[in-house]
Amino acid sequence: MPDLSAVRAALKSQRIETPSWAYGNSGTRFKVFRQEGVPRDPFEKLDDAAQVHAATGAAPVVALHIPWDRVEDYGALRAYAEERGLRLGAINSNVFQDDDFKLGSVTNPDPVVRRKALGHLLECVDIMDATGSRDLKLWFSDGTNYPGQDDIAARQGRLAEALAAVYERLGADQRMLLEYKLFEPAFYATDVPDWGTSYAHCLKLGPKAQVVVDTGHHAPGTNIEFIVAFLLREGKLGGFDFNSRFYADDDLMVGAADPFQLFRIMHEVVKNGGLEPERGVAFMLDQCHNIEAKIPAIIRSVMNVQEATAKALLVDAGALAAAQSAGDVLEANAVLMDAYNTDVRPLLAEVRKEQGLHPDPMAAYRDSGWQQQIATGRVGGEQAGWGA
Ligand code: LRH
Ligand code: MN
Ligand code: MN
Repeated sequence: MPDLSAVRAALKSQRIETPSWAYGNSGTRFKVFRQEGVPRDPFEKLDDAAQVHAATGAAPVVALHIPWDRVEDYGALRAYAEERGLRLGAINSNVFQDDDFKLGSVTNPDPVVRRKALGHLLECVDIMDATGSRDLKLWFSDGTNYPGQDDIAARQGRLAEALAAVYERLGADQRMLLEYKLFEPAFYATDVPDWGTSYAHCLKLGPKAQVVVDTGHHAPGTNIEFIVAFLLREGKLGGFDFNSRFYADDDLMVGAADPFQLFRIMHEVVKNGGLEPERGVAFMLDQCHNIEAKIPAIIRSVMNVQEATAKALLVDAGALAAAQSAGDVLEANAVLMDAYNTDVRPLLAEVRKEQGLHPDPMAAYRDSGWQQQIATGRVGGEQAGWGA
């Protein structure tokens, strides 16, 4: 049986990074629904993130997206975060919203556009220096819509060149996380479509380049936990962009569409040492809350990750290994399902109480009065950055 005090300790030490953009107004390309009290600038996003952290005790890190979170003084933003018990997390680059990037950013056939894209990525590393961020998260919308549109292999060469220049610029304690995505906005060939492409580039670059797995970026039916197990074994899993999907890149609350998949992913994380802080796996959310209230949706998402983690920690590793080596298919599966079917909510409530937190983070937020305060105090909230 798993050691319950170790399970509690592991749950207390897990940190979940929330995305600044999830606090802003968002929608689909059809409509952005505006909500009352939404933050008007990156500072107010941090105020909301502090509420998520106050309710959960597990979300002290906030990822930024540049230029959505562009400010004059990143040192001041960092100080503002630290005053609230937060720190600034991954800097997400954005080379997908400028007209110049219509045919690609770092893979664009035009060297002038490539230089502009690289300039942005290098500026993001400057920002990391100021914010104290460890990770640069790179996602490229680059790709082609039509067969023959551009040279697929040449685009890989241009990508490799840009990545190498960014890698060179990283400080000793900084990393770059290369995110892949099967399709969208490119509909024929995306330049970083899958984990294999990302892994191959990261392997060539060196230890500071790691793969990030956005759970919404795969073809339906993809075995994401296999990818996680493989990357952890190779020391190349930099982190997650957690969200859930029913169809494509839906960016819904993690654990909402398929809690069993989230458990299977967390089982591989736990089993392969990915929860140990020195492995550096970043547990980030990448979500949009289009119709639901944002702060409680983020709290719910943190709780969903915690529940999947708790279940994964409860897997009886000894019994599982014994069943596996005996070739006992049904018993091995039963060991896993026993953990999945455990109601871990009472355990998590106890763990929270031991930390001086409210046992129910949703109730803690509801009772805080913050939602009423922002609804009346903030007018004209900002859009998350896309989906207009
Ligand atoms: C791309 C993506 C990537 C972006 C974010 C806003 O679909 O997942 O991580 O930075 O969405
Ligand atoms: Mn993502
Ligand atoms: Mn995405």
